[in-house]
Amino acid sequence: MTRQFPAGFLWGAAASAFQTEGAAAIDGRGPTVWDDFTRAPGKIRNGDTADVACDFYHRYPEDIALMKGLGLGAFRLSTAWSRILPSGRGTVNPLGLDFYDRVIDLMLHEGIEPWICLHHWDMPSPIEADGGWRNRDCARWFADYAAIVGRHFGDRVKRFVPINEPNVIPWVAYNVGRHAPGRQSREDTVKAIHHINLAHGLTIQAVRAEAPGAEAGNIVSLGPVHPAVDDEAHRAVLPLAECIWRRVMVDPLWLGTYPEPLATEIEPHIAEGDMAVIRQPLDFFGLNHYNRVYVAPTDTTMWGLIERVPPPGYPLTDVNWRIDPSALVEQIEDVGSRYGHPPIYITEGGCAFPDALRPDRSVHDPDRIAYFADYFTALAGAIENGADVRGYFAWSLMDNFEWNSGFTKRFGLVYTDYPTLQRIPKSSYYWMRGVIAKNAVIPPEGRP
Ligand code: GBH
Repeated sequence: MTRQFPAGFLWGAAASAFQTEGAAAIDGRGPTVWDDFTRAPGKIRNGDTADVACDFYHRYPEDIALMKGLGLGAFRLSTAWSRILPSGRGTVNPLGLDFYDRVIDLMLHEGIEPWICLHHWDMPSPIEADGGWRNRDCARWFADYAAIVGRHFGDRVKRFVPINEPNVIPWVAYNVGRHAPGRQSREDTVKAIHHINLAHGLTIQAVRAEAPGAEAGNIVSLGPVHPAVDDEAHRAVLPLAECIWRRVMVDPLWLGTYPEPLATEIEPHIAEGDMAVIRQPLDFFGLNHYNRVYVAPTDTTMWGLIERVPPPGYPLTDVNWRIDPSALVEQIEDVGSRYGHPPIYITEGGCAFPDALRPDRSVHDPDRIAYFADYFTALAGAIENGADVRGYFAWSLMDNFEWNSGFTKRFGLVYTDYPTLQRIPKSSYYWMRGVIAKNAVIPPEGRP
């Protein structure tokens, strides 16, 4: 059955600076924690680095043409803090601003609205050396950078978000240690939680001051949390998992409070007035949703918790995430009811599959088409039932540097042929173009 989306529904795609730009040492860009992390042995599959990545830095005109060909209304990118401020603070690098000027101006020329996320995990190395998110001053340094971006681009950019998925940082970068900077200290993590939230609030204030008239929101990665095995030991870790994964980086922004069981531990790091700074009025809630998260107790991580593959029997993507559109609907309902029914944008959603380039250099990805068809059908149903979802950003326009997996996992609608850097639209790209043109999801053959 064809499902229509409301008029004005915003179709977008998302990507981030570190995962796509490359040009790591070009035009004055400073080093980041992820440049350092990718050089540490054993952290990234095949020892891949993002020095070149998709070379978006040089090939952005071709990529913006692909956005336009798809019919996108918006594209979400991140600005690289270390391109604009090579040391994270101090002197501005005009070549960094020039690059984003070129990208933003071309997008606007093609009728594509730029959404700017100020930080997608690529912290400047000198800031990390000065304590990174463990240092309370980091929140102020970040807001200073945000003010520069807001001032420079605010005449043209109308949507800003401070930090991509702040909830991933304490969990993955500090608890599991799989993401840069790969630390494992409980006290540092608790500090980072509060300082990241503080940075969010100060940044919203800076953006409001420097880019009046622009909208600002948050972006967080959320999905229902479940025990990996249905027994008492697994159920026992659920409250902590729920708090760390879903609440501790969201409740303070929208409700002004920290949730238990972590609130007591965070308390000593809160200065007077902090909670009011963190709780700024926001124009939208950016929800990245991929999957239901399955957790288990472990003694190998600081929190005593770890994410596991789902129990057997469920359909999975190439990164072992469960395919289940009802999880998106559940998550949207949770955000709506807990945070007072804000306008929601799905700021990321998508799937990895082992796409292969055929001898005729085409890429056929029916699994991705089926995935999006089923998720869009569920989403359209949720909207019909009253959910206030205003747009959907596919992750991602093209295959890119997938963090620990390097270039081995492909999320794109466009295939990136890394040896040649050629871009090859997959069959899902052409299917998605139809969805956007009709503002409706038409199930592919064989789907109801
Ligand atoms: C998004 O994160 C990111 O914003 C984006 O950059 C990324 O490319 C995209 O997903 C696809 O992965 O096994 O303990 O290390 C999604 C949320 C959080 C999912 C971290 C993977 C790894 C947990 N991600 N999680 S662990």
